[in-house]
Amino acid sequence: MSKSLIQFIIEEQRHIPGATGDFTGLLSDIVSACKQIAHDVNKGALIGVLGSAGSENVQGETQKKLDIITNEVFIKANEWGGHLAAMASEEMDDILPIPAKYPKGKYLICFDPLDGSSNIDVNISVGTIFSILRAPEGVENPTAADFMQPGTKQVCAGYALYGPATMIVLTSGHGVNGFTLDRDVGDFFLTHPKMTIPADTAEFAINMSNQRYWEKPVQRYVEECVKGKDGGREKNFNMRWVASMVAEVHRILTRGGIFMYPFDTKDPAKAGKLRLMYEANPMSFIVEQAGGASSTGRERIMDIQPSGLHQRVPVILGSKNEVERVVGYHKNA
Ligand code: AHM
Ligand code: MG
Repeated sequence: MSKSLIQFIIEEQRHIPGATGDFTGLLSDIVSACKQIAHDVNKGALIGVLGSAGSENVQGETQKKLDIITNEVFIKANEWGGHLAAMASEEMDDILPIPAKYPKGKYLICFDPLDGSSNIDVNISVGTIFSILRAPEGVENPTAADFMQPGTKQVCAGYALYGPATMIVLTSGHGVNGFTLDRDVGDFFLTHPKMTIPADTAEFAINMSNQRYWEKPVQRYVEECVKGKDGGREKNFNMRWVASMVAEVHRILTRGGIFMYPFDTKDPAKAGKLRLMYEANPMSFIVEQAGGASSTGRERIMDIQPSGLHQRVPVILGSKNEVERVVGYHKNA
């Protein structure tokens, strides 16, 4: 039988001098949250959780019932354990300090409890994304400013994918590993050790309906993919767009590909659609650890010094050679 996720983490921690078991404890709480969310997403209409909640989040997006429920589940599973100093969620305006009745720990977590929520009501894969940072030395009551650490400072990043199978994919800086939930046993088991992204690909993912708003370098890249062998590329390309970043990244980790939610001029106030702290940074960490690349087109995403909890950035990630080609087109422009 393959290793459970927690066994895997404990064995990994044994190689780290001075590890206290705190990180294992935190991951175990995250795993519990993801199991509960998997349950709620899976039961769907049977337990009355589909549809809109009739409210908006801080970014002015309409919240689904499950956005709110899963945010609550994630908080409840993680606030009591004594591993965290504060949390930040895509669904909350401000950071959430750990309630006074619980002990505080040394980690910070940023999470998107249910990413791709436009897909919930149509029964298409959604996911949870998280990014773990260390609270700055000596800080007991973190503020939002303490979360403003570039992606290179992440201790761990991961996602849970609620698809035909529920999976958790993780990195703590030593490669990427995937675990599948065995619902009968109630645990995640290592099924996808050392996931890697091939450097080359013939598959791209982008929301083509935004084409007229893209900048020239992305216009050029996608046009060349669409034309394939007839337009100077050495091969023809295939296109996919699930509109669930977790499903998209998981496909890329499994068989390669390039994913783009680039800068567009649709709403000039927004630098992109995806959020740096909850989506772009954790996914970039995973993708880079699997041998891929991740950029805004102009800079490496994990090098960005964050300026706000809900900051948005352009995202171009996946198979290294294709990402580098798009970055090259930005340099030439
Ligand atoms: P969400 O956090 O509100 O669900 O938005 C993020 C999602 C990503 O998972 C996905 O890549 C993108 O939004 C899809 O956007 P669009 O509907 O514009 O294609
Ligand atoms: Mg999201």
